[in-house]
Amino acid sequence: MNSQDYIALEEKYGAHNYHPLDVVVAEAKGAWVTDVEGKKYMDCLSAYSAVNQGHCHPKIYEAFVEQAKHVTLTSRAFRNNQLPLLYKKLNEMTGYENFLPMNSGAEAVETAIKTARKWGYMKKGIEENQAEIIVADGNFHGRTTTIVSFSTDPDARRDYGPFTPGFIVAEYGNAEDFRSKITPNTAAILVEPIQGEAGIYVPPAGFLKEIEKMCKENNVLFICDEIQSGLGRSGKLFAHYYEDVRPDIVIIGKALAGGFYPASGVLADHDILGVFKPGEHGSTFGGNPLAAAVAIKSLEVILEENLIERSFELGNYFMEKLREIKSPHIMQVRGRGLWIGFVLDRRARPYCELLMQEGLLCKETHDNIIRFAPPLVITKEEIDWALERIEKVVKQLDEVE
Ligand code: IF1
Repeated sequence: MNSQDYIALEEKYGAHNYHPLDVVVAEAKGAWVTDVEGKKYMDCLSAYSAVNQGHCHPKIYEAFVEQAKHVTLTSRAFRNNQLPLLYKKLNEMTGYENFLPMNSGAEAVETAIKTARKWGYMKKGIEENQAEIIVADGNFHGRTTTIVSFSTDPDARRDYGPFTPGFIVAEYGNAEDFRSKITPNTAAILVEPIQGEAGIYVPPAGFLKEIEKMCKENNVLFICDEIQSGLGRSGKLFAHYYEDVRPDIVIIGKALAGGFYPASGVLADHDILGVFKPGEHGSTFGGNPLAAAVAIKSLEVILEENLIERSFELGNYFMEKLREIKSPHIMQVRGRGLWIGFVLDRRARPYCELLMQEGLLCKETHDNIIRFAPPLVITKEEIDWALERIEKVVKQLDEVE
């Protein structure tokens, strides 16, 4: 079967809830993927940061296979000998006392919302069913019915009502707007430290610090969604480290299991995660021994291979070089670490399609923004290789009206 055969099958039998580039990947290693015909591409998306450690990392693979020989799933009705070790590893790396494991990012966000509401009723004394959570416009936190209830993206919401109440939207980056929306019923403020889907949008300096301050002053929980920004992507372990804040709840996912497995969860101290009693929240697969073993190794690889520092340094290099490309259509190059938004004054899709022909895979967001987010194991030479292709395509499209 060739690529066209696979695409035809997918179009015929799959739901059409995506518009992927027509590359059918069959193999992947490090920063590179290979299609069915054997053509190699550099991956500048990293599965939206789920493969920060690079595709099919040999050490994570080893941990995956090794654990699969022993036990993969017990459910949380029984204990297993891997999850406690993941708890300890996360505590050592992040300083949070507790972790509550889930699978997808959206489930972890749901868990944070339930935690905040329960904390609001049990600890803050909010009256039954009155808890409010303040969120940002332009947010992306996942696709469950509750999460899309507070999305401001019409595509994410259309025809999915009725929606879950209890969410108030404030302007991202505008701390005063958040402050003005706090009421005695506010249980939490939930933000991405850098907005991914919004186009790698970095908030103004001091924004997160102000959020932290107003949360403390008003007995409100500060929740940071680090699902995409966390675990090295931004050039720090967590993007909120740039403002030296300590959120009450940090949500992680994606790279937590290096692309081998869905694993996610919520980090917080015991006075917050302690609100759950047996039976009040859970998941069949959350915290399973295969996920836990893979997550431990995925975290170790981030540390052992200095992927956080690499992201910081190579990200600055990549951004600096992108800014040197001269074109009337490039409006801005922004980001942190190897997480870069390349903002155009016109549609980005034709750029992505030409870059694909040149052997570089990336994805547009918001029509006019390309994100460059290669696996953090990428080398400087590979970035130079990418820069050559990007410059070529930019020049090529400068010729086109
Ligand atoms: C898709 C975006 C990226 C996330 C944050 C929670 C989740 C995500 C900050 C939910 C997921 C993904 C999902 C993916 C596209 C993607 C995305 F463009 F939509 F915003 F990465 F930039 N919080 N982000 O970024 O995690 O349940 O998917 O595991 O195709 O929907 P999930």
